[in-house]
Amino acid sequence: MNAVSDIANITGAVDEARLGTLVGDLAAFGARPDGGVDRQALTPEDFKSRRFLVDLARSYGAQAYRDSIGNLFFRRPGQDADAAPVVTGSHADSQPTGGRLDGAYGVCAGLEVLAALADSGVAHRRPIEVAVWTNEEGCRFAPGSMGASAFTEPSLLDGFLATADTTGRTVGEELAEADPLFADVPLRPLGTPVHAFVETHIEQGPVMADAGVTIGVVRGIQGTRWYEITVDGIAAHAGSTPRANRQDALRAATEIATGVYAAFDAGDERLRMTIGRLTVGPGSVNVVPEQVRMTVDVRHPEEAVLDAVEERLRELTAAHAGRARLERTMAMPPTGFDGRIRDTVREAARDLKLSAMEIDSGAFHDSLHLARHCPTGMIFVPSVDGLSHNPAEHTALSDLAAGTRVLAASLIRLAQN
Ligand code: HGY
Ligand code: MN
Ligand code: MN
Ligand code: MN
Repeated sequence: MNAVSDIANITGAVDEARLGTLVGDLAAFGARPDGGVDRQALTPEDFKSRRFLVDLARSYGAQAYRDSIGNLFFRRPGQDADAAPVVTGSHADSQPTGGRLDGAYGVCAGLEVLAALADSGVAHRRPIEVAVWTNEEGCRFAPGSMGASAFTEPSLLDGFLATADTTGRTVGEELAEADPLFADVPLRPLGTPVHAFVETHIEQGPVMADAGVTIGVVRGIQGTRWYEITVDGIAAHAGSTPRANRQDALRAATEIATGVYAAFDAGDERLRMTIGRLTVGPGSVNVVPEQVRMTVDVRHPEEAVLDAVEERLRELTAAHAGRARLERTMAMPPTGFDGRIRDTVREAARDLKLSAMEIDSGAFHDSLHLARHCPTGMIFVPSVDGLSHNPAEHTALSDLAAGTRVLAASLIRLAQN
């Protein structure tokens, strides 16, 4: 195997038009009229997209596998069948008002590498696999990155399967109902060995677009914590209940929310705090609110800052003791990526004469969990106007193809040794 010519062959076989077609075909599942996608985890649209991906991967000569949390793996055998695979991939589920690229690009880039391998016939020692991780977004079933998390920590599986969405439907029920759709896809255990994992993803922020750079060599991912704050009151008649007789849940929740924003404003430039969902019950125009539930998403690169913010959320909730309670529904620690993988990505971008920069990820990714399982790294491509988690999410096809070539070169290098 001549690594230099192999890399030239495989990167030359990456087909920009085929990649663009695949991104469009995947976006058709859960397509929104505004050009975005609504393909939330474990919905019929999500399962239909996974069936499409299984059939496509097989048409590229790959074998398909799945595991008990619904993760998919598309495997191109290597010369050494016993060697742990080099894996790429991302997630296919989306936000309700998602774009066509968040997660989906990493899946499409991996599949395009499989197609380029089939076209070029480049041999590689280790098997190469493309993973489609279940429920990365976490917006329907918290926590996020559920599939990658169960893969790297199988003891979490039962708790995840019992997790319900706001309608009471559980992950386990959805997977069981869809099971016949994948009866021809063999099951394999969680946590199988992985030699290295490289995820390709859009940046989802403005840094690379502002710098005019094509490739992001990702240093790591900041920490993320999710909370649910529930405030209870007493439903009462809006017209006949005097102010002094009210226990208005929304009034108390508004004081807590005001405290959340004050904590955000008091934090340093890197702190991110978001009240993404707030529901008021019973939600009738002439009933004093009985219950408010709000989510808080907190992000920062330093664990100590996340701890301090959590302490503040506890204080804000305690100020309404007996009526307000705080539950932490997810905690992802700040995570750094493997130096060797970062070097591999950086060298691949240099050899392809692509502009590159070191960057930290504001978004969490499945790679955050894989980093506990094996040497892991990420390749970013720029997001136009830094926009994501928005139907207008966009990246130039030439940048998507450039990221795919860097991925192809990185995977081949890692699969040769
Ligand atoms: O929320 C995140 O960071 C990821 O995009 N799901
Ligand atoms: Mn994503
Ligand atoms: Mn996302
Ligand atoms: Mn991700």
